[in-house]
Amino acid sequence: VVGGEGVIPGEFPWLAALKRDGKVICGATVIARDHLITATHCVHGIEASRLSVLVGEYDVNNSRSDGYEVIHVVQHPDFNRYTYDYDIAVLRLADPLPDSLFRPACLPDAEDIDGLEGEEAIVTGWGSTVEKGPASNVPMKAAVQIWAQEECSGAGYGRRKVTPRMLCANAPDRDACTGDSGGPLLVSQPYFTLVGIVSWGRGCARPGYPGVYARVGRFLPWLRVALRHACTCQP
Ligand code: 4AZ
Repeated sequence: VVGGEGVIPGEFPWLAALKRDGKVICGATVIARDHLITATHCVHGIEASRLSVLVGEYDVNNSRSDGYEVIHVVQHPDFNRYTYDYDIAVLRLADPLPDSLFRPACLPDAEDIDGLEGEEAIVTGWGSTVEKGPASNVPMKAAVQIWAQEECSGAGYGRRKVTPRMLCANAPDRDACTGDSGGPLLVSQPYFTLVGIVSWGRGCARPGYPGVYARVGRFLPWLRVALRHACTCQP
């Protein structure tokens, strides 16, 4: 996160870091005790056995746990690796997280498919704090504004399409950056609600190039199926 400030430990109890082969590569969001949401581009073509998540951690270089084992990954079947359209995935954990470790973020209501323009949202993650800079040891947060969809599809991205499955958000000198991918963009009212997943952008905090996020409200029917299929049904 560029232009942000340090998260207070415990402030975002759904915030998770995704590890591949033991190394933090992306962010993720806890939405249930055994399910997280991340970006498909973070997990594309990677076996679940190589993935784990840190939850309830602050300094990822001095973490209390090695990470919780991911047992199954549901990538969105329409994910496009050239355009990053449909950049959402569900992770299922081998074991449910201890209740004391987390609180889940809410998902949007069915009415919140589009819109959100002008709303303030918060992006968090362990990504770079300056473009091309190193990842952060501790999570950072920044308040950004969600753009009107027409403005964004007409922004500097030009030929690179901003689809209805995406939303744009930034503020002067504030943006998501490399390593924040897969992590949450949340609106805080009336509850902390996951409205976006960090997906892509040109550089970080460049004027005219907002951060682009997967628009979670567009995936509610798919999420219901992905979560049910991923669930271990109780007898
Ligand atoms: C990345 O490479 C990345 N400024 C994520 C977000 C943004 C740019 C790059 C948005 O993971």
